[in-house]
Amino acid sequence: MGHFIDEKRLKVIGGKGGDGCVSFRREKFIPFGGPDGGHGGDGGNVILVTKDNLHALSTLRGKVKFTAGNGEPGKGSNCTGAKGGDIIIEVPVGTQVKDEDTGFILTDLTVKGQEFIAARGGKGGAGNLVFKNSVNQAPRTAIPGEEGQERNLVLELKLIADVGLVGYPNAGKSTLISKISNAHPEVAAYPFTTLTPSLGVVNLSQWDFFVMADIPGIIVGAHEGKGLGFKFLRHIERTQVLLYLIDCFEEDWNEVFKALKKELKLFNPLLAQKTFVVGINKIDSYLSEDFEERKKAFLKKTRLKENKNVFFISGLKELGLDELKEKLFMIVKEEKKNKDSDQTVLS
Ligand SMILES: Nc1nc2c(ncn2[C@@H]2O[C@H](COP(=O)(O)OP(=O)(O)OP(=O)(O)O)[C@@H](O)[C@H]2O)c(=O)[nH]1
Ligand SMILES: [Mg+2]
Repeated sequence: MGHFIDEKRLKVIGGKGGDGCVSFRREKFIPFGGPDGGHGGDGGNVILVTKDNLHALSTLRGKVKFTAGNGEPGKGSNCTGAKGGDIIIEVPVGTQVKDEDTGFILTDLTVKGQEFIAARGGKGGAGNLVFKNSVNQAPRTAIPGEEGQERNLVLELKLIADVGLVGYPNAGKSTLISKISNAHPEVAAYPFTTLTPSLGVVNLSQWDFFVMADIPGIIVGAHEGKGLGFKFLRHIERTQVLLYLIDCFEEDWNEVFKALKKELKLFNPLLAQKTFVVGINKIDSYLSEDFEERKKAFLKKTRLKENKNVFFISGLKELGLDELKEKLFMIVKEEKKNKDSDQTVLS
């Protein structure tokens, strides 16, 4: 499968808890001071936290073992030892955390700023103060700190698509994604080459990127199961933006555009309402003189605007792709901002 999956194995170890202290009050005029040994401090935790400007686990390159700080031992005068320092590991949104030894999925980190304690620090041990009772006024026992939790983890990045590619079979979806992203799905001159969705990261700069989903082509009647059906449309239900890709050799671009929208609507009306961009593709090999005319007619009929929501491109020959990428990135950013503010209002 062409899924973009990024994996990383880590060992995480919580800090050891500090030992409890055995100590007695020693003050002038108090000959037999009672126990005053403080508790050990708790060990530090190893914490995973999601950051939204990361998009690969490779940022953790090289490091495979993370150990949090140990708690300090308790001291006399009933002083609790200091807590051990936490270790924070930043991971991309979409990281799934699995316990390598048990195979259990521990968590799916799907929103930014989400935290997960990957290895808990050991509890600090109790000081001798707590062992005092009517029988034993001078206990010489304290509890040692607990060991920190130790786990072998497998982190797996499951990307969440920002832009979904929608088009008839052979429109050039897989070619396009393979030119602008790190995904390399199979490309071929026959319909339904793509059978499973795949995701690719489209980079604009080191920090600016979005994730694009290539899905199988859909055809008229997909909602009735024609072609490959349209169940795979669920992979683009959560995307911010759709890119309708239309082969410029299609007779009527507007008919194709309308037909695609209709199929989407029949699957889920919300899909058809998503912000979109249209790409008229394969312009490198369209040699008829009627191109400008067809372009004008399409823009007029759809009331769309060139370089705003319609791009005339060639995925194969890489024509017009920078402008398209730029636009998609801007829309994704804008849509995410709106979504964030929606969430703020709700909470
Ligand atoms: N001339 C030209 N041909 C292209 C372009 N993009 C794709 N093709 C060709 O069109 C055919 C289909 O390309 P794919 O990228 O596999 O199309 P797809 O939309 O992913 O097809 P399915 O996976 O079957 O839905 C291949 O023969 C490509 O070489 C383009 O920009 N210009
Ligand atoms: Mg394909």
